[in-house]
Amino acid sequence: MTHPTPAQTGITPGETAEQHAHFEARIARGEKIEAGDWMPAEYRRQLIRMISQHAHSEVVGMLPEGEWITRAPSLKRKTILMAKVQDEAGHGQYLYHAAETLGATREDMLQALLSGKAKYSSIFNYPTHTWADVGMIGWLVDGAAIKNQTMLAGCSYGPYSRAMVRICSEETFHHKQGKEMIVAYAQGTPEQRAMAQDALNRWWWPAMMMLGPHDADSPNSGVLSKWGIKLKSNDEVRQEFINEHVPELLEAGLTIPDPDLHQDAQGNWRHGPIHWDEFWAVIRGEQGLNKERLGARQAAHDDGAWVRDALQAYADRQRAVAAD
Ligand code: BYC
Repeated sequence: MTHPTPAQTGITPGETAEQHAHFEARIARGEKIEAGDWMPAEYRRQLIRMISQHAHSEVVGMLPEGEWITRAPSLKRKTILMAKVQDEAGHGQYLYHAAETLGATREDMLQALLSGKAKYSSIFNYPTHTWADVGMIGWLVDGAAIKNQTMLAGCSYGPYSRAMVRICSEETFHHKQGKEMIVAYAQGTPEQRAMAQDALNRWWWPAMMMLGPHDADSPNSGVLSKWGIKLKSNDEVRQEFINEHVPELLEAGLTIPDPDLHQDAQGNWRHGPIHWDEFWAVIRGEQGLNKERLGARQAAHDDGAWVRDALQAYADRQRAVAAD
């Protein structure tokens, strides 16, 4: 006979039903769970998994846009892009700190990323071919991320929820600058219009996929919903994303690359089938730029070794001075 695993039940051997009942009552009352509070081991494991993967996504997400800083078409666009890429680094910092409050170490998290053990968002394994991709990432990728992260800002774990509030306000600026850029190109010269449409053709489906598999294929959603980490399902967030973005893209004069897209009687935009084979192949690194992205992160990690060594030496000296 096989016994259900902690990932399925949420209950780890050694934990009692009373502890779980007390914990779940706190969540039901809308209380935030803080770092020092008792929490089920599976709650902690799920949060470390999700928050560290989110942090990795922010840091790897700097790469596709960062490539365009030297090629931005104007000073205004360059300064906006530099600010955006720096913001993503900051988001990575807040999120690594949030995961550290749960006992994860920075070294272990980075090792998991660099070894390929930890995931990061599938969306950042797609290449940026033209300048319009920078705008489309802002409009669609940040747009999808905001839908997901506004939901997570209400999650039950205090440090993650508070990091999300701050990140969402910065992402809102990212989203607006992307939309402003693409709307301008969609109304610009024939070349600009073609560039904007080509970017939409390539980013639409990856943006839809980044919100995660359909609910029926989402193994983590059960416990995440039960414990107030996910307040909406993957498909609900995807629906919100489509309902907001489809009318805006159409109004900009662009064509969405989905022949099955239509509005139902309730006013929801319904999409055609998503190619999940592509999604999983991209996550496994069989398709897209996974090797290049991890190679770039490894090089940055190696180049930064002297900074970590210098900080460690300084901290050791401060400790020695304090001990004297
Ligand atoms: N990519 O059970 P499920 C940004 C994995 S960055 C890769 O539904 P869950 C930005 C999932 O991890 C925004 N893997 O998972 C930055 C799981 O595998 P494991 C990034 C994915 O956690 C720079 C398996 O599939 N946002 O905005 O319940 C520049 C089954 O899925 C993906 C976040 O990270 C994916 N797209 O739900 C510009 C938000 N989707 O771990 C912009 C935080 C699923 O069991 N994360 N998988 O081996 C979340 O909200 C949730 O983790 C997800 C997935 C909704 C993404």
